[in-house]
Amino acid sequence: MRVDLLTLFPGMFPGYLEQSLLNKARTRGLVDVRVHDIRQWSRDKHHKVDDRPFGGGPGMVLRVEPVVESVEAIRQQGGQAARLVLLTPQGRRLTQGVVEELASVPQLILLCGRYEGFDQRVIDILQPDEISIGDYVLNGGEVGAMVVIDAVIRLIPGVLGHAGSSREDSFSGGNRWLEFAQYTRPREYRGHAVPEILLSGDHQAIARWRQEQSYQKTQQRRADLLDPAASPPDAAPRKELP
Ligand code: 6GU
Repeated sequence: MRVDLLTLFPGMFPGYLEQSLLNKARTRGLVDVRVHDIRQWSRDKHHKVDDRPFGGGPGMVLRVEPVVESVEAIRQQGGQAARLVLLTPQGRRLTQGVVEELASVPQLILLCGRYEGFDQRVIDILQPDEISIGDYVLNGGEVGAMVVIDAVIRLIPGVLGHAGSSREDSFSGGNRWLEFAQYTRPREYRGHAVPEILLSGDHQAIARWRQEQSYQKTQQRRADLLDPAASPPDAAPRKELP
């Protein structure tokens, strides 16, 4: 998969791109991430890409020409059907379902906004998929773009070490339960012991216990994720909410 990032702050990305899972995926050729500075497409000798809003008001607006032309240039470089995503608090909310959709395309172009926003004609002309990462306001789309990349690349075959680990994630493939608690050595620390059952060697009982744990945690913390029509796991007694 190819990912093109369009931003006014390309310096925000190298640290993130060079770490851990993403770096491994890049060096193994599973993803090709390229960062582009929108200023490259400015016609202005000072590389200005923003201007004062018509009608007045505070802040600056990103101009239509450099943004539209940068996206067109990158689409041509990719030479395939690219999906254009605009990171904005006005977009549809990012969910695992949206992430799965984005992970299925050959090229993603992530357009990061700043200032008071884009000239509306950017949106009218390019018709991007507008995405928000949550109900709060960030200074720009860059962190949102990192969130999208982070969530998308773990769904690309071969990126995760253990083939099952993305399938078993709590928000994947219709599974909407929170994770069960995990433990490793030591068996006891400051009076906190590992639950006996995990040391029992009874794999069926362990699987049942984990299901119960997941279900109860979800019921207590995120009851909104549970499908009221679905039944709880056999062994899980229905626990009343506090
Ligand atoms: Cl993607 N961008 C900005 N600027 N603010 C946001 C956001 C994105 N998602 C939530 N708030």
